[in-house]
Amino acid sequence: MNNSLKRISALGIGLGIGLTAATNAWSQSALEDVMKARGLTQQDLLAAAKTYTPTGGRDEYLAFSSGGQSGQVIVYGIPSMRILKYIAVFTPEPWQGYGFDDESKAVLAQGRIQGKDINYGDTHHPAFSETNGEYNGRYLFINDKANPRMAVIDLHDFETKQIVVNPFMKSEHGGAFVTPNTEYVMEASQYAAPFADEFVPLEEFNDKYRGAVTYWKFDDKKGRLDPSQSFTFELPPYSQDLSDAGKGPSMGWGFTNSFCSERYVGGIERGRPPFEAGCSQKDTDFLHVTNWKKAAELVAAGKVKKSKGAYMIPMEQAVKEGLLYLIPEPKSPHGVDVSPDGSHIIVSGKLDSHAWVYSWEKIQKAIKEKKFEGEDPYGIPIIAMKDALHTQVQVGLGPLHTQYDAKECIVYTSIYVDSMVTKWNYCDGKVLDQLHIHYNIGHLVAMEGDSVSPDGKYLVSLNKLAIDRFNPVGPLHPQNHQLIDISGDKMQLLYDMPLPLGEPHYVVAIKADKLKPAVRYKSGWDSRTDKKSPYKTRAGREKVVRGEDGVVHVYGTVIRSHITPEIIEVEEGETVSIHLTNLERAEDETHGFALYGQNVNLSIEPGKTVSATFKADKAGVYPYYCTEFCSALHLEMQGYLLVKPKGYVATTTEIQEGTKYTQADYEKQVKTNIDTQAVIDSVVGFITSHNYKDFPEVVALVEDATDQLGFAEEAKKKSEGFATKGDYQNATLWAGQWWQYQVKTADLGLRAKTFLEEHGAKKVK
Ligand code: CUK
Ligand code: CUA
Repeated sequence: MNNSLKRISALGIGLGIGLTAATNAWSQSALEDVMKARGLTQQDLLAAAKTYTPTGGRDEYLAFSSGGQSGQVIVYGIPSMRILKYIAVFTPEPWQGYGFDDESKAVLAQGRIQGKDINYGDTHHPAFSETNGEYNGRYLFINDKANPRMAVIDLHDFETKQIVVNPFMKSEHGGAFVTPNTEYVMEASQYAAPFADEFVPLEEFNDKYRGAVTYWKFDDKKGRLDPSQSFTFELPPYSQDLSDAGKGPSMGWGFTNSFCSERYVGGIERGRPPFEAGCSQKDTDFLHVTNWKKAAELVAAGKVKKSKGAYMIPMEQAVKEGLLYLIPEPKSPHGVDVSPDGSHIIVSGKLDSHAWVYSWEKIQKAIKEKKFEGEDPYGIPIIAMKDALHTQVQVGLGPLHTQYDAKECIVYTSIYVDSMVTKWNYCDGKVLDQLHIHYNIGHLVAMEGDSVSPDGKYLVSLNKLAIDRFNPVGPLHPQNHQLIDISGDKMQLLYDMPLPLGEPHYVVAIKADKLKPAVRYKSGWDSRTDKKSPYKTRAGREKVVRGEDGVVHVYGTVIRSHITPEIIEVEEGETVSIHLTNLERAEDETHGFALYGQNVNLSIEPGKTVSATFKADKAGVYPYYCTEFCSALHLEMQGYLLVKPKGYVATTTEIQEGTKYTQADYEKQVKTNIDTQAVIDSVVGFITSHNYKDFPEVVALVEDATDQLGFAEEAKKKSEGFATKGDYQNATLWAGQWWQYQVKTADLGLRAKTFLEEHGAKKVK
C-alpha cells in the first residue's frame, strides 16, 4: 500500500468503515483470552469487578483528599477511584478562575499573613461538618500546615468561601478536626514559636516559645468560622501534633498529642546535635487533654482575656480552671484517634511498635480524684500512664494512624516502616490480619471513618512512596492511593490510583447520597459571598459605565454563543472592571473568559456573576474569547477590548464588510431556516407526545430550548425588517443568527428526545 492509500484506509476506520469487524473481534474474544493476553488472575478479575463502574455509573462514596503542597482538595469516587474535581483552596487555580476573578481574590486575600500574599498552602487534614457526630454533607474544613490557616469549603457548590489566619501560631498540623455538632474546628500548632510577631532569640525557647491549640467557632447559619468567638489554649513548646475531638462520654474534650517534649533546639551549624537526635531521647511524650466546653463557658462569662484581638487562655488559667491535663504517650507519637463511641483513644508512637489504647473512663476518674503523678515544667498536671491506659498492642514497626470499622472494636492501623495495614481488635488487644501495601503508608481512611457510625466496607491507604508502581514519569513520582476491600475477614487489595498533585496526608469519605450539590446558581450570584452580586446583569441590560470611582465598569453577559458586549472601548490608562453574568439555566453550560495579556481568566458557571479588574495601561488590541467548548459556535464566542491612545480621534466609523450578501443569499438562508424549523417541530412533537414532565432533566432542557427559540424569533424579526427595507446585507446576517438559535434549540431538543428514549418515557397520546 502506498502512503496515500494507507491514509485513506485509516480514515475509513476512523469514519466507522471496518469498525464492525474490529468490534466483533473484540467482543468475540472470550474472557479467558483477555485474561491470558493481559496476564490477569482470577483475583484480578474479582478486584476489577468490585471497582469497575460502567459508563454513566455512580460511586457509592465520595472521598475528599488533601492536595498537600498544591493547596487544594482532590475529590474522587470510591470504589471507582475516578477523580472528579480539584477544589482550589489556598492556591490560585485557573480552571475555576480561582485567584483570577475579583470575588475569589478576596477569599485568598483573607489568607494574607502580616500583609503578605501567601499563594500556596500545605493542606493536611480535611474534615466534614457533623450533626450529632454524623457527617451532614454541608461543609468541609481543611488546614494549611505551613501558614497556620483554616479554610471553609461549602459542599453546596464545592467552592472555598473563607480562609482564616491563626493569630498566634507560626506553624500548625493538628487540624482540621471538628466537634460532634461542628461547634468548633480544632487547630493545633506544630513547631513552637513566639506568639508575638517579632524576633525572640532561640536561647529563650523554654520561656517565650509556645505551642497552642485553637478552637475555631463555627457559625452554622452563616457557614463561616467566627474568629471573634474562637479561643486558643496556650501550650508548652512541645511540638503539638495531631488532634481529635471527643464524643459521647468524652464530648466537650479535645485530644492533642506531641513530640519533642524534650524541648530540644538543634543547630548543627552551632556544633549542636541535630533536631532529630534531641527530639527522640525520652521514652514518652505528652497527650494534651483540653476541655473546650468549660473553656467556652469561661469565654462566654467574660473570664478570658484577649490577646492580639483573640481570646487566649494562658496555661496558668487553664490549669487553675481544670481545663488542661497531660498524659504520657509512646515515643514520638503521631496519630490520635477517638473511637466512634468516644470511650477510647488510640495513639501510635512512630518509634514504637505498639498502639496504645487509652480509656476515657480511667482518664476521667484520675481527673475527678485529682490523681496525678506530678506536673510538667509549666505546672500542668500529669496523669500517670498506668492510670489512663486500657491496653497496648504490638501492631508493627512505625504505627501512625488508626481508623475504625463498622464492626465493634475492629480497627486498622497504618504501619509506616513495615509498609502494611494491621487489622486488630482494641477491646481484647488481638491482631487479626495484616496486608502489605506499596509503599510506606501514612494515613488511611475507612468510609465515614471519623463519624460516630463508620461504614467500614473500603479502606484507602495513602502511601508516601509509589516507587515502581506506575509507568515512570521522571524523578518526581505521583502519590499512590490503594483501595482495600475490608468487608470480609481478610483485607483484599483492589486498586492502585496515582495522584499527581502534592502529597495528600489525609482523606475523608462520605456517602455520596448525603451530598446535594447545586447544578446552577441563582441568577447574578456572587458565589464567594453567597449573595446577589451588585454587578448582576440581565439580558438586554448590558452596558458600559464610567463610574464615580473612575473605573470603567462593563456590565456584560455570556450565553451560547456570545459575549455581550462584543466590543469594549477604553482609553489608555483607564482601570477596567469587567463583570460577566452567565445567563444560562442549562446544566453544565459554563463559559470561560480569557483576555490577551492582562492575566484575566474567568470561569462563569450558570447563574454566576464574576468580575475582573485591571489597568489598561497600554494602547492596543486585546482579543477575548470563551475558553469552554460550550456550543458548535464556541470558537465564534469572541470579542475585542480596544485600548485607544489618549485623545484618539476616529477617521471612520464604518466597519469594512468582509463579504457582501445579496437577495439570493438571504432567500437561501431563509429556506434553510424553514427546513430546520421542520426538524425542530418534529422533535417538539415527539417530546410533547410523551410524559416528559415526569423527567426534571428534560423539563430543564425544554425550558432552555424555549428560551433559545425565543431568541430565534427576535432574530427572525430583525432579519425580516431589514429585508423589507432592501438591506440584504443585514437581513442575511440576522437570518444567519436566527438559524444559530434554531441549531441550539434543535441540539437541546435532540438531547431531550434521546434522554426520553433511554429512560423509557411513555406515550401520552
Ligand atoms: S500527617 Cu502526614 S502521614 Cu500531616 Cu496527619 Cu500523618
Ligand atoms: Cu461559551 Cu465557549
